[in-house]
Amino acid sequence: MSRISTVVVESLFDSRGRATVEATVVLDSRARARAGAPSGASTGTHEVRAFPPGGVPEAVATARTHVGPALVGLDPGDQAAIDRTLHEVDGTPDFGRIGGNTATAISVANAMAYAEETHRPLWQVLARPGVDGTSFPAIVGNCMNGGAHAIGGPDIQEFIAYAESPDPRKSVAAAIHVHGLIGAELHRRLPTVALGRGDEGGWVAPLSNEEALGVLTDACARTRDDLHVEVHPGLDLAASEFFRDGSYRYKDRTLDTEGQVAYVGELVDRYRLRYLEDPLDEESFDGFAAVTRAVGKKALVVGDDIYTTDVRRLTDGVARGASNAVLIKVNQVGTISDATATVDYARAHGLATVTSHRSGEVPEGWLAHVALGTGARALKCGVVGGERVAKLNELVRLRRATEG
Ligand code: 2PG
Ligand code: MG
Repeated sequence: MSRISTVVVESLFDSRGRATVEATVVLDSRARARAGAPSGASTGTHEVRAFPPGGVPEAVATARTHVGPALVGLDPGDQAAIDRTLHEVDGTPDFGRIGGNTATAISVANAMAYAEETHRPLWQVLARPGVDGTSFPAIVGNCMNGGAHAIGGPDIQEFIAYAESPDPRKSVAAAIHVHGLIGAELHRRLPTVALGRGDEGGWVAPLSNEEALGVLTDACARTRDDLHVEVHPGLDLAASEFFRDGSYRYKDRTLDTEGQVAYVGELVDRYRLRYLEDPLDEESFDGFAAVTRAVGKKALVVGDDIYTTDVRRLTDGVARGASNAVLIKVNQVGTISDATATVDYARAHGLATVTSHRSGEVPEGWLAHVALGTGARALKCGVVGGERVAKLNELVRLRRATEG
């Protein structure tokens, strides 16, 4: 059986031009793989630390002196042992010494090297019990940006096209179509304004939340007519970003938790939202539960910052009925094993999982394999820009491969 012979971690850049890390894992059979780790901007308080205090240079140095040597000789097929070793070498509760991005890059690169070694696609190596790779995720496509991802836009972080089809070629095309229609409508409405794009490729325009929702809703309706794909509006409010001193502070209103629950419920009804991420602050389990009770039959209520892909926080959320879905970002917890523990818990308790990109991404496609292998209800991703399309194209390739 083949063993790990080398692990190297090096610095490179993400889609925002910020430094991150990539890992190369080489097996003694010569199978090898490389994976980069993304970074967030609206990070949850309970995420692991992406990098040690000295940033990427310290992450690279610590990987060379401590992490790589600890992994040499291990069985790449024993992902749990690899990931356990990453925790042991780190020795902190939040990957504060080696960095969660180092852990993520190594954990993913190991799974990829093992897939290479065993002549299987990555999704099969990651596959959860009962997942056979024939059921493809919907697309949660980020089409308009505000909040922490865009200067000068609405307060809400992401205006989303939720596109559902058994064939990702159709759902991807639909989400891209919505993005294109929104761009055309914004140019028509604001002919003298220089429009921008946010970190994930969504449009940025000086609109209110409601105006942006109106544009999104119309674009989804037209796309349903044009392409005959079920595509409906959704939001990631990233509400922690504008929650201060007990209030949700929008440009045009300030709401307490009860007011926020009511406001979000109105938005779901008025715009027929099918997808609702982080409608409340990351500590507001009760607020989440109130929203889920009110709209959980009509929309996926998805926890991102509230859970940070951590099974312990999800356990609390399930006990309190906080949501009917959980966002999965590997680098929020640092390893494949930690992320799949959260997926397994969610699946066992009837929650949907949504596999997600980060706002600062690397131009790689491994995320599509995580989505397919973990039986995700949806893949969340921007719909334009090389680092986003890399993931969507990989999902399309995986679909094509099922046709033989
Ligand atoms: C989010 C993500 C991705 P970030 O809030 O869901 O869209 O943003 O990577 O900045 O946390
Ligand atoms: Mg989010």
